[in-house]
Amino acid sequence: MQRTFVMIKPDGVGRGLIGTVIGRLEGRGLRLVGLKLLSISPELAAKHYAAHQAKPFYPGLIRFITSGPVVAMVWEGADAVAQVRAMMGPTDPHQAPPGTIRGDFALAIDCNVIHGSDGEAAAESEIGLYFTPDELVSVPRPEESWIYPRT
Ligand SMILES: Nc1nc2c(ncn2[C@@H]2O[C@H](COP(=O)(O)OP(=O)(O)OP(=O)(O)O)[C@@H](O)[C@H]2O)c(=O)[nH]1
Ligand SMILES: [Mg+2]
Repeated sequence: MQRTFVMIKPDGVGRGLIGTVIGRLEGRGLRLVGLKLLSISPELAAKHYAAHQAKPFYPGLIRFITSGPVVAMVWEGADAVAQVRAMMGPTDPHQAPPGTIRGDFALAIDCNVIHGSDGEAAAESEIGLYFTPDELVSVPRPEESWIYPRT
């Protein structure tokens, strides 16, 4: 079992894609263990995107991510980090194949609907930025014997 941090970005919330995105991850068999709607402060945005601080697109990225509410989530499952990244598709929606979230719902790199942690270390630090431990609830789904038949 692995945890990953996922965010529906302001464009995804604004376009009414919250249910669609959650439905895809839920349908895959991942377990939702944390969920909140929030507006990201400039301080939190700077922490989240610290790795991109020197990039030319950084000011636009901070403006965008603080421009409206987002849905922050923690999802748990086998190989969750890589599986969610695969379901998101590449950063640039023009490269994202149909069937991926970005390939089905986005056409611009600045408004690509969803964020997902790019590794286990990033997942741990991003989860810590958005959630306290008592806000995460990990309860097995009753149908998990059909998702993980040997567990
Ligand atoms: N305008 C512009 N935006 C970019 C570019 N590269 C990345 N971004 C934006 O910055 C975000 C973070 O970049 P990355 O972390 O490299 O991409 P990612 O991991 O696929 O996306 P996130 O899940 O949002 O972190 C992306 O989702 C894009 O919205 C770029 O070359 N130009
Ligand atoms: Mg990233």
